[in-house]
Amino acid sequence: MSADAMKRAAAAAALDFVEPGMRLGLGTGSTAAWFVRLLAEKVTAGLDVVGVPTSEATATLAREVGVPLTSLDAVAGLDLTVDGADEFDPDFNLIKGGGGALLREKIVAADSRRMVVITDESKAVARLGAFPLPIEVTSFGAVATLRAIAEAARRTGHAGALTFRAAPGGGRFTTDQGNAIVDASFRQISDPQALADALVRIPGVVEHGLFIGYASTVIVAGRDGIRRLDK
Ligand code: ABF
Repeated sequence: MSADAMKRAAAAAALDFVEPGMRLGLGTGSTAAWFVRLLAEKVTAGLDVVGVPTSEATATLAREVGVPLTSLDAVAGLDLTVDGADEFDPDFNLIKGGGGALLREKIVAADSRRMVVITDESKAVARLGAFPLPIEVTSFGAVATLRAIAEAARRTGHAGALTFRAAPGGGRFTTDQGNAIVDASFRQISDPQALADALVRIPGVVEHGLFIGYASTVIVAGRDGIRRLDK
């Protein structure tokens, strides 16, 4: 199976969690995009669901393929969010935000009764941190915030290069909210909760890509097929 075929297979397995009438959080990234496309086929066949997209990219795709959308404020909570991840550990802690949508992804996941994460075997790690941790920061004072992140990391036993994410066309990458992203290459995150607690106390940090306690199911596509891990 190619990498893309594995992503498609993980997304297809997540359809088992979808029931008629559900309000769905729609993730971002190439695996989540497969879920949106496959969901659209079900919608065309008559499935009645509505989605809340976690990024402008996902909103655009959902409109193109015909998944009906609403806003988070228009519904009283979501039944299920299906989203990808950059890494997951044995406790279902996640690193997300490689696609730059971590803020909306976390708001949507937090307002969902259940989060199903769709991944492939390359995302499984014993300990988070090989993938640089994305941290969304306000553009105002971004350099001061980066210094504060370095200090918070040091206090919690983490160290590594902190860099502003670059936009493909040059300059700093900008999120859907107009913020910047600091990518923190800690290599190993020994204490995700302590690091998360320290990061949220920094005024210029809008959100970080550590998702602790959100996922209840992880679907892992591998060359030998699909594994479903439940908490
Ligand atoms: C989103 O997309 C992100 O939180 C994560 O960064 C990324 C995973 O992308 P892909 O599915 O393309 O590997 O879920």
